[in-house]
Amino acid sequence: MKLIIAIVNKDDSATVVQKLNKAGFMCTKLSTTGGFLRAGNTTLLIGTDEKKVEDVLDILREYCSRRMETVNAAATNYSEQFFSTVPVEVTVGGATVFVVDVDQFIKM
Ligand code: 2BA
Repeated sequence: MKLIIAIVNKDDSATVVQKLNKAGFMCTKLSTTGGFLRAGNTTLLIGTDEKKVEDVLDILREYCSRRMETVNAAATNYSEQFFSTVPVEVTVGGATVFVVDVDQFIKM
């Protein structure tokens, strides 16, 4: 058995947990904080059979990979005194994943 520890962007966590559950994987979701940026992220604990690790990684790749998205950022035009938005490309998502051996898996 393996334990997959995945630190993901908190904005991706609801979707990826839903997809993992739908595919039959159990997971525990922890609210965590990155030690460097001190920003909130989500750590998922996923215990699974060794043969299914790649299936979990595929789901994580599909729903948590680093990608570019266009967002509308607020822009102020002070001379004409109105607010507008400008499309800006930002990097979102990303995951840090550890796959570790499990010595024992016990449910009491
Ligand atoms: P990432 O490397 O994508 O890491 C995202 C988050 O994943 C980290 O948040 C941390 O919560 C976790 N993480 C990454 N590598 C880890 C590891 N080896 N062990 C345990 N947890 C780990 P933050 O610590 O807030 O880091 C946010 C981003 O800042 C990192 O993105 C990286 O690009 C940068 N960073 C982190 N530590 C750095 C350092 N010492 N020097 C320069 N840049 C750093």
